[in-house]
Amino acid sequence: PAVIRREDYTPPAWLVPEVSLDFALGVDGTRVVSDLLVRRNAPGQPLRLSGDGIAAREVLVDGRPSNHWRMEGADLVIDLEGDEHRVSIETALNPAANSQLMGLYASNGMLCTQCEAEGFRRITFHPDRPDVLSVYRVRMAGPKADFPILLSNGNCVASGEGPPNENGEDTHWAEWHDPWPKPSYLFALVAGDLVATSDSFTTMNGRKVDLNIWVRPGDESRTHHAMRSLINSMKWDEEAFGREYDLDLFNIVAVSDFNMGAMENKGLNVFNTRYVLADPETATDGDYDAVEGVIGHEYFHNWSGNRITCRDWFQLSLKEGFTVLRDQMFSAAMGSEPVKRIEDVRVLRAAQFPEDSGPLAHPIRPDSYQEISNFYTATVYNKGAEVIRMMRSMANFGAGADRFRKGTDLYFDRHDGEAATCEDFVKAIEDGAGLDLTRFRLWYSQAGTPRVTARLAHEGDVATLHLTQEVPLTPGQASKQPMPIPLRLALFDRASGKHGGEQLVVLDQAEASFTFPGHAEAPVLSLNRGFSAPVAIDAATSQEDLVFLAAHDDDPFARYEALQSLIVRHLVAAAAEELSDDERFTGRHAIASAIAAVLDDTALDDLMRGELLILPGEGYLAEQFAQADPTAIRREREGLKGWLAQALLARFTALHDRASAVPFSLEAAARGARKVKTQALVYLAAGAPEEAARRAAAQYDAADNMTDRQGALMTLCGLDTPGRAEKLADFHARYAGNALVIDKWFSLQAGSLHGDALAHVKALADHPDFTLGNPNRVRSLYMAFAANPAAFHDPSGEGYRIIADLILALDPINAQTAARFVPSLGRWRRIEPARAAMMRAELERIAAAPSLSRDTFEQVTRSLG
Ligand code: HT7
Ligand code: ZN
Repeated sequence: PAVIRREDYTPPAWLVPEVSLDFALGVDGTRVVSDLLVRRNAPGQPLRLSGDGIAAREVLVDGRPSNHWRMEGADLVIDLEGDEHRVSIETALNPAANSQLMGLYASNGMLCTQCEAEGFRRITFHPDRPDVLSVYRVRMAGPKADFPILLSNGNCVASGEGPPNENGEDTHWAEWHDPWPKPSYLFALVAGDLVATSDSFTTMNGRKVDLNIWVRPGDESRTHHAMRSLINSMKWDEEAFGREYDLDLFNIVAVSDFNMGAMENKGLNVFNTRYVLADPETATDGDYDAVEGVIGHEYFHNWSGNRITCRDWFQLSLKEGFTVLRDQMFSAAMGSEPVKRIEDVRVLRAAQFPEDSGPLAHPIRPDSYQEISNFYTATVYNKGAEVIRMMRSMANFGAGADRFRKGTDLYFDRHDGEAATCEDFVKAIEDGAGLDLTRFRLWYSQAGTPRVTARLAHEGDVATLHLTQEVPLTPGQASKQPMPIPLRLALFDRASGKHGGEQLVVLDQAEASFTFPGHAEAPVLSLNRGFSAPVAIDAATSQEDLVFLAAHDDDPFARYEALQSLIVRHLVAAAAEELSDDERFTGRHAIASAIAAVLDDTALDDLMRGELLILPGEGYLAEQFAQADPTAIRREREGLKGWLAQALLARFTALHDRASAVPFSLEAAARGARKVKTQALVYLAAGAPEEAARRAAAQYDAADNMTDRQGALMTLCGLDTPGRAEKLADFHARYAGNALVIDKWFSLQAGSLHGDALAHVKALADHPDFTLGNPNRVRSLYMAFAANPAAFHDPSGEGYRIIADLILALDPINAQTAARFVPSLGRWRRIEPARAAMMRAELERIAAAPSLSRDTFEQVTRSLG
């Protein structure tokens, strides 16, 4: 397949100011007529329209059949003489046969579209690139009984009854008009049997916007949290970024077959049901947060993505990184800011750090790709958000005003209506916020997580901080330059437990030293507070100082970090078998006293307490090794957890008792109670399994909400106890027919700590509820399995075989979803040699398969390379 390079960008040869689409809808057969007004933008070039798996039934130019067109590969090329023409093309589609879920497809009898990034070309021939912006008019007609609701972007401008069709069915039609020019990837159409929950929002300038959330009949009662989140998003974007919604109507549709989380189509967002439907009986607190975050994210795209879109797909982080930052800020404002920050860093470390240190590493603005779908990554999204967050910290630190906001205001003003670049964004922040970001731009072009070392020296009354940085080499980037790294820090006085104010230092060279007078005694360094830079820090902080920070740091993230470092350091040494018995004992005791302090600290709220109690994940621990041994990591992590549970048994049972007495509500205190309740069970399961099994079974039976029920079932899933099978059967029967909850049933088993998890996954693949046809179901079983190191890395290599078989079976059905499983095998270089060889062999087996999709081919070859 061809490699597309960022440096090869050229402006479009033809613009398309107007698009008119006419759909004759049917689940097994839909006819599309596309009418384009095309205007020449560069001399001498034919009109080149991209297609993918479609054929033109008829091509008209200026109303007359044309024979000046030809197919070049999948593209339709038309020779045109003049500077402006009307081109009309008819295509025929079979949505029911579209299992890739890109373009127009059927989901439970309903028709819907997914066009980002290159799905529009599966509907009709088009210059399907984000820098061609058009005003769309869409007409659709179809049988009323199959498609009572007909939706597209913008406003519905006309509708009516049609004549009976060839099957004698009553038909109807609707016409939609979207006044805002948009690229083809933001086009959407939905037709089906849907019901709406409706509300309205009045914007800051007094315009009333009608809001609808469309779901399948029966699901209406589960949309209220999504609606509340939407209204909160609209209000928050006005207050935090001055952004007002710009249509009179905002529709959201929930679909159960969807490749990603949601899609920000102009005025018609399409969502995976998972990020819309929530009620206490079927959704956990985590699910509630995810709905709020994704609803916000898609809504915020209306400005950061739709009003200002991307010039080309290399600029994806322009809209995704910025929008992730915006959704993170929104969720922080709606809930607990420190807890949200810790969660976001945990996600970054679990998903993005491994990307940055593996064969698929790429900068947040990639330089080349074969299949753009492979670049919707944690790097583009989450690291992209961190990079913009750093600009925000540098702009706002110590400034009385929100200087970052001046930068974003300028960006929105300057580029409204344009297809922009990451460079445009940086320049606007530079100009608006008054920063010099010359060297900072390296964050856009260099991949890899920088490693910072910090050493604090003390002489007289001066503390000196020596910092170094190294940006690791990554595939295709053989040399790296130092980047500006903004580090928030504080120096604590040991005696008082206080510091004299937070400071910001920017490390912009390979090494630098910073002096801090006024410290009669050597202070304790608290560095990268709030995770001000997405880097790995080696500060060689003593165990004593980590314990000090874990108890005293007034920055909640830094406190969490100190505790995590204490545990990571211990577990890494233990898994590497570097600890004497004595060292193991003192290490565990230090951790136990820090955890006891967290359990006893009455000033902490339970949401934060629950966060602090989460041990570093196995994936993050594996990242600390050049070649990890997943068995040793699991053994040591579970061993520590069990030891802590026994050492602090009375505290954990008391915590579980206290939290169990808190009645259900969606308020923070009750959510916190549920969080620590599950954490208590997690510890008890490792150190007092019978006690945990008894408590979990009772919690399961008493549960009046999914958070408690899922937490209890998760605990039981990891144990050898009769309650395990009993409650799993109960859960399956209780929620039969509720796809999202049955997904949980699969995930809990595939991700469990049970020693037979691998065997369970094999059996579940044959369960009648399992299907490769639904991405949520596939992910619920196999993503949970691939993220369960002890099962996936079974020494037999069977886990690797299972994932490779899955990729091969899924690739022809849904290539995008199949390709997303490749990175788990692609980590082979970072795993101990015996397993690494088996992982590599499975990648080679996939690579040798005939007719792999471009998606899977690219990921497999990069992983082997
Ligand atoms: N912008 C949306 C991306 C998306 C997508 C990309 C490829 C294939 C299917 C997809 N569905 C949605 C999601 C977002 O970031 O908001
Ligand atoms: Zn997005």
